[in-house]
Amino acid sequence: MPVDFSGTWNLVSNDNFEGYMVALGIDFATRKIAKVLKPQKVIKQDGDSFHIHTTSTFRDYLLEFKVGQEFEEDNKGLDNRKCKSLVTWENDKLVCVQTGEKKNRGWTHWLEGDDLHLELRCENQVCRQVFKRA
Ligand code: YOG
Repeated sequence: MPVDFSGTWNLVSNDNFEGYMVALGIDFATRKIAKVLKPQKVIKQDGDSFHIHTTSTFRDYLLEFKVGQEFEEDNKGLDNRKCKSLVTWENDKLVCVQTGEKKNRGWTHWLEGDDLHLELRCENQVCRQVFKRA
């Protein structure tokens, strides 16, 4: 059985989100608001088809993709840069490479015990987020 990330997940820890946002060029005022948010992720997975909705009191972000199929991502409401994104499986980890203006940009999701992990990468910064089921 493949991994199933489906569910509603609440952020419980967010290590170096500030460094990640600085690397993305997010301005000070926006970072101040963003760093106190406790976003929720609603993930709907049907095999290799994903719908990941990240919601917060400030902004929402919806991403839909199929594993192995490159797509244009607009990062609207985040840093607003466009990139080409490709998500693949690396064993049970879901790995996204976001090719564009920013070097080394991407993220990885995996499950560990009852927790959902997300590593966000941009340039030389790594943000580590942990979510628990709502
Ligand atoms: O997740 O791409 O699950 O898309 C990254 C925020 C903050 C807005 C959130 C809103 C990057 C202001 C999405 C936070 C900082 C700061 C809630 C991470 C940029 C702007 C939306 C992400 C993937 C994997 C799916």
